[in-house]
Amino acid sequence: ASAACVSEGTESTSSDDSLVGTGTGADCEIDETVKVGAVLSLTEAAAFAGGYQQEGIQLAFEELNAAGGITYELIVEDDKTSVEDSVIAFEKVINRDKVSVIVGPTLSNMAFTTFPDAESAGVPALGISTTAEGIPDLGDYIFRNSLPEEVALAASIPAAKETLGIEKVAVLYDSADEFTASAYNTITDVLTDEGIEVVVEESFETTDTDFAAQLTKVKERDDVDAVILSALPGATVPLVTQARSLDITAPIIGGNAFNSPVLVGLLADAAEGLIVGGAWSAASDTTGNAEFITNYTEKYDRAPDQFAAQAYTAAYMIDQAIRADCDANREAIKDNLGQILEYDSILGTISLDESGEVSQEPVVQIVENGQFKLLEG
Ligand code: MET
Repeated sequence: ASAACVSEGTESTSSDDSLVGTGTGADCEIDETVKVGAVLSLTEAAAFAGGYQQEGIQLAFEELNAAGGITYELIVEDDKTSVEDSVIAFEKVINRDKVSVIVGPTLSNMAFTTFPDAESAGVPALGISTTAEGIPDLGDYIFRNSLPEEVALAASIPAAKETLGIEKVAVLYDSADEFTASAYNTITDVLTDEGIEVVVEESFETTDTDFAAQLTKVKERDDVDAVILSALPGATVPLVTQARSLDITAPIIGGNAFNSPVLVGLLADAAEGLIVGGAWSAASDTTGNAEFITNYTEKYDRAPDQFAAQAYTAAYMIDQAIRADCDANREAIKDNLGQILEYDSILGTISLDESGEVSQEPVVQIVENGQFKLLEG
C-alpha cells in the first residue's frame, strides 16, 4: 500500500520511500508497483483515437514489465469524449488510485479543464495527442509528447504549397473545439507567413453535419487551390464527402485528427489526396519503428496509427524519467520528464523540456490508395 500522503486538491511534496528503488537507469529496481493512470476517450466521438492510444500504451507497459526492474500497473479510465467525465476520471486516478503519473486525455478540449486539476494535485500529466496552443503553459506538472499544431501545420502547409503550387485557399474550421479553434489561429499565421491568400473563410460547430452553406461559398469560386480544414472526424467525414460530391476537387489539408486510418476508412475514396502534418509515419526508418509495427499488428490484429505510436512512446518516456533517479514519486517524475534529451524513439529524436513542451521533427503525409505516404516536398 502506498504511504504517500496526498490530500485532495493540494500540492503534494511528500515522498513515498517505497517508490524509491536501488540502482539507476537500466539497473533501477523498485519493489512497489508503480501505478500509471491513462485517461482516454474510449467511447463516443474521439474513440477513433482513444482505442489506438489504449493499445499503444498497453503494449509498451507489457514490454517494460517483461524487461523487469520496475512493475507497472496501468489504470485506464474512459472520459467518454466528455469534459465532465474527464474531470471525474482525473479525480479517480489522482485520489482513488494515487497514480504516480497520468497519460492523456485524448482531446485538448478536455486537457484545458483536467490539466489544472493535475497541476493543483501535484501529479505529472503527459499529453499524447493534445496539440492545441498553450497546453504546456497549464503548469509545471504538465507535459506533452504530442507535436503541437504550430509545428505540424507549419510543416504541412509549406510542403503542400511547394508540391502542389498553392496560392489561394479556403479555410474551414470548427470554432467550438479548443484544438480546432487553436489550429485555425495557427493556420492563419502560417498562411500569412507563406503569402497564401485566404479567399473563403467559414466556421462551423463540432456536431454539425450539413455543410452546404460553407461549401457553396467554396464552390462559387473557381480559384481555390486548396481547402484547409480544421475539424475532428465527426465533422470531417460529412464535410469532405459533401465537398467531393459537389465536385470540389481541390486538395484538402487537415490538422492532427486527420492522422487516422479510421478517418481514411470512413471517407473511402473521398480521402484520396488528403494532406496532413504529424508526428509519426509507418514509413519512417526511426529506431524501433519496424519492430513496433510488427509487434502491435500481431497483438491487436490491426496496424498502429500515430496516436498508438505517441501513446507507446509516452510509456517509455515515463520509464526513462523514473529510472533517471530510480524514483517513481510524482515530484521526481515531474523533474525528470522535463529533462528528456534527444530520446531516440519510434517518433524519431524527441526531447521534452522543463516547460513541458516537446521538440521533434514533423512528417508530412498524403493519402494515396487509402494509405498514408510521405509527401516528398
Ligand atoms: N489533436 C487533437 C486535440 O488536441 C486530438 C487529436 S484527434 C483525437 O484535441
